[in-house]
Amino acid sequence: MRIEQSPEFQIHLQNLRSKEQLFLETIYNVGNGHFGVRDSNPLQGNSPDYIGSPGLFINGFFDYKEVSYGEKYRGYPDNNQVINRLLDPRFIRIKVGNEDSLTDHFRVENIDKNLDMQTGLLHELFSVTTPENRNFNLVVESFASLSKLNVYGIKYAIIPTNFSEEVEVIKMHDYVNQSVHHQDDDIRVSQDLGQMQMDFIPDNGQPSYLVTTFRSQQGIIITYQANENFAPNPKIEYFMDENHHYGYRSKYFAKPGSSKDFEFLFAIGDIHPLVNANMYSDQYLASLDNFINDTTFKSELMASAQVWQTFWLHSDVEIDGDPALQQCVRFNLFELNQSAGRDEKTSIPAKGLTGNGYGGHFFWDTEIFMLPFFTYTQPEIAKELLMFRYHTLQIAKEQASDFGLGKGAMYPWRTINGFESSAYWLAGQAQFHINADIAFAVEQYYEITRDEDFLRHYGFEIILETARFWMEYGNYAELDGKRQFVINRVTGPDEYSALVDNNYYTNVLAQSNLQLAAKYAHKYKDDDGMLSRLNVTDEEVHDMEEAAAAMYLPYDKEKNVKLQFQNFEQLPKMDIASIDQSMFPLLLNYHPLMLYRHQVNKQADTVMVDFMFPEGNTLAQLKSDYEFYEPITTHDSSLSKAICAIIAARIGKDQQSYDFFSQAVQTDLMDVHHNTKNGIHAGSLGAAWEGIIYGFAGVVNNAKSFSLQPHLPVTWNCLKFKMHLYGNEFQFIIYQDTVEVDLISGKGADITVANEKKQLSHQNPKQMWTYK
Ligand code: IFM
Repeated sequence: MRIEQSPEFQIHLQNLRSKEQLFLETIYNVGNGHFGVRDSNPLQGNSPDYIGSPGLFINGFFDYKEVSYGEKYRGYPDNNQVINRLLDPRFIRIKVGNEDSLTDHFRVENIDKNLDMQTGLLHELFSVTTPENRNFNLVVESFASLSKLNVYGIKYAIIPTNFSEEVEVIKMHDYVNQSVHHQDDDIRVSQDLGQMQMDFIPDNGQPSYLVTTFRSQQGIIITYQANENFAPNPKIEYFMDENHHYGYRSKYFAKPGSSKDFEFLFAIGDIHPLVNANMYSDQYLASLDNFINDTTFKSELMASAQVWQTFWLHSDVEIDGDPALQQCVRFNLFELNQSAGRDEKTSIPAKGLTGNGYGGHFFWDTEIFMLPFFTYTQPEIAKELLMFRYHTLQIAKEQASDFGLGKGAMYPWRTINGFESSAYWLAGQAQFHINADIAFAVEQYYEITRDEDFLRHYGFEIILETARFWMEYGNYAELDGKRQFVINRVTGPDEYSALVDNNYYTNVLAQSNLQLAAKYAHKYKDDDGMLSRLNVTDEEVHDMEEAAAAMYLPYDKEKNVKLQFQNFEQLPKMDIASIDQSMFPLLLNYHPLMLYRHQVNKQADTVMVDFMFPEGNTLAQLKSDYEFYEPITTHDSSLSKAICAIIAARIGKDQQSYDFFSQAVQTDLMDVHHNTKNGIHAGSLGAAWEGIIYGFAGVVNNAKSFSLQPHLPVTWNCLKFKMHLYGNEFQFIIYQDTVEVDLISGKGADITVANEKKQLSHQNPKQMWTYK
């Protein structure tokens, strides 16, 4: 297949700084939100001497692993959820003469790899040498379909260079817990494995498996077909081996320079409760077959490539003048799109679907760092991600009640299925801000899309129940001579502080959460059915308004700084400049309490507020917050630098902003944190998009207006992107002195650039501003 390839959309092996096998496995993953496949050495994916972590990750497919505590108190989660690592669908066994890749050590060298982000096609060339020096080239092409989310395609071509002999190709996946030979003592990497069982579903003419989990009781069906029509000679036959395992095989006589292709389409099923998976396996299998019957690798690839093209049409960010960062930006957007669940039952794991780091859990990373990209450019996906939170709202309510609260919802800090999965509650479950983060994201989605149906049926309920949580968890106290609403004993976003009183970020977010609940309760005041279904009373709404108005926000009047939490100023500063580089990230080298008792930040915390609620702040305030917090921030979390880049841009620290942004945007492709091998940093990829939009373009969007105040890096000639806004789609082109906005679809809206408001409409679909 010939695909027009433009260079800035290619991730080519030659251009990568690291060639480490595990890093390449992550970077060259392919996925589509339903599943992700790490890149691997296709001949040794399951062999004991393979140094790697290959495998297939299915979004939402997990098992429980019992957590063992030294002292287990009431309410601690019994189980950790861990994403399952399944068989490596890239795996293939090749026999040449008397040598067999399964038992003999074939040396496999990466000669060339190219990920074409325009089409989602991964093209690889390996040079394979057997112990007896037979050599052949192996070309592997693969993709995860975006047009049929259950489909994965892989194609192999074998080209001998120095032998004429019989070759046998065997495609069989008779293992379930993909071997991982890579050990890591990084606590962020999950060492836990679920327990799965794989059963072959016999006699349906193609290898099909039922994979079930022991403790979470989930089941999934995977099947695959060889395209026989595509390569009638050599014939590919379906067979059963002596262990009653099913697969495909083909034998033929190979000559130097000749090339034989073998293509396979996998159908990777949806997750079912184990009982159903057992009972209806035939039915599920038949519907999966439909995805891969009567079709070819090529036609599925073309259909998927078309979806990628639509994605780029609406979601691309073009930077003229910075080709290196342009490529990183594209990689980030590509990975975000590959990672997002689209079925309302899943979200985006912190590592995407590229590894089992953080157990495959969903965090606030989705709502605060990744969702804005989707809300502005693919609102339908944003809605599906928010619906995951709606569908788990009942669990969150039960959690609040089990915890001992009378009302409200307590969303889990980290989860796959809606239940709390943090075994270290101090830096986990106590991050109650997740509740307000979700409410914030619901509001942002509604503000941008004006999706009344979503707000009425789902969004309001999320906002209401999370607001109720704050009313239950917080309380009134006399502070500075006033009755104020306080929220004590919480952990804010910064994980180098824990269980503090009145975390500024948490209190501002909770305040907004309460205000939104009250605002929408007023909006629906004539909808008796809805308010009575949700038991909303005037008194409750009044109480929420009162608490929001009385929210305590700790502030240091002498320094003019928002205080990260009450009494933060009493902690000694940690002199991070004097710490040896080898000690970072500090979390791997210090006792947590040593960090908690100091002024030291892992990541942006208070400055998050300045980014999320910029209105009402003077420039001087942003400056003093930034100048106070940035020097005590280690940026050990990959979520940090892009946020600092935004504030730095707003306060005119242009070079620092650019430097932070470039480090943030290169997080994975340049392996800035030296742990991309464990999976991508999905939140960081989204944060980098935020860096461009909120930092360099200077977008501020609130209920009142949508405005831009660009701060374009001096080396950039122009920045171009599209955004959905109130049912419209706009294209923004920002030059060094001017801004051009085009109305692409919709009726139009007002846009403000550098304080000058202009209307875009059918009559005036294009407007220009000079902003310097
Ligand atoms: O959610 C983040 C947190 O803010 C920092 N530690 C890692 C988590 C997952 O990315």
